Amino acid sequence: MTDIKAALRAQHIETPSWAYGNSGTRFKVFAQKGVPRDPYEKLADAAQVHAYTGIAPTVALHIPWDKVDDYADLARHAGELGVGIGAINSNVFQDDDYMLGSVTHPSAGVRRKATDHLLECVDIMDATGSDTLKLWFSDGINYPGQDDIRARQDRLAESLSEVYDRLGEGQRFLLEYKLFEPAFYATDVPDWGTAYAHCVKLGPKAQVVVDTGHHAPGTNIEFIVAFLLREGKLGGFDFNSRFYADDDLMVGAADPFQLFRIMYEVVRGGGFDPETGVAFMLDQCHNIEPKIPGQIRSVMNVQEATAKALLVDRDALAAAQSEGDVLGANAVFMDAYNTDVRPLLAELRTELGLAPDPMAAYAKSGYFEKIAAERVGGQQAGWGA
Ligand code: LRH
Ligand code: MN
Repeated sequence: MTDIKAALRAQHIETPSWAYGNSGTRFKVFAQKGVPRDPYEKLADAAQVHAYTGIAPTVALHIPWDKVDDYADLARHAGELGVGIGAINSNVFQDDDYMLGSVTHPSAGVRRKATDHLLECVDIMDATGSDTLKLWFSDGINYPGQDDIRARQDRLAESLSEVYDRLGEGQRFLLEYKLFEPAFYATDVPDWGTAYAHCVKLGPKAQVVVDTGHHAPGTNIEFIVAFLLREGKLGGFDFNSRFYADDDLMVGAADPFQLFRIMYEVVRGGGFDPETGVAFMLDQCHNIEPKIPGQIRSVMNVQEATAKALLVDRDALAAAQSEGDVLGANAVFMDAYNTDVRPLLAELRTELGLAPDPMAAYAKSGYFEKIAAERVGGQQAGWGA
């Protein structure tokens, strides 16, 4: 049990700054009381999640949603709050010029503008001490013939190569894929294979990020995780869950068993070994639920799935697998999944000097009432640039 606790103590989950702002769908973005008005307030809220879970010490930024005059000062502020700046997320999906694409756009001028934004994000990595750039492209086409699918890949490769060459010592970028939306016929980075192929061509500083909401229904995501880990190309996760499409719901809420299977492949593939450098990031939107408790619950869901994955009796599993004992092997797997790990995690938190129940402790803290009272006026943060 000590090793399991040691692994759980070392767990590091990164929360996304945009989860603390207002978010919604094309139908409505519901504003909530106490929502941050700037990146400084977002960091303060993220620090609450770390304070009550003990395992969420970094915050991913999204540019320009988290644009500030002095990024070094923002990083200093994060440090004072007991957190750090994690991945820098680029945004080439909200500018009118990107209607027909960004780095894949037919116009060289638009491609230049998009690539310059990606390079600016590397400057922000330098200023904040972040070592990870996360690249997601909404680029794609809506109708057959709209543009040349192969030419768009050439344009993408050209931009990625320029950004790759700009990366400094110890820096890397993670390329994110997504099956569809906002493009509805062909997306330029639609699946893990496309992302993997571009990253292999570029080199060791380019890895793939698996957003758990970006696959076709029925996709075996843990297979992709096992494969990418084996290749040393799993850079990280954008954790969330979904019932239908890219719903960005709380990770583990829609399918806790899938999350367990994914975390088992992480354990089995050495994904928790620090040198593997897998980033465990959340990428979610709390459209109707309170945001900080939503993040705390999400971190706990990953922690519970991880604890269960670490509980799999690997020797018994290997024995049953080598004997072709199908039901025996499955039973070993399900025993771990069906284990209630909440007492173990409550004990671990107590040992870490934390309250055994983070949700109850946060609710009792009065922090929400404080920010709801203080954060009146100003422009609440959201997805609007
Ligand atoms: C795209 C995505 C990407 C982010 C955005 C907030 O769907 O998953 O990771 O840039 O959400
Ligand atoms: Mn994502």
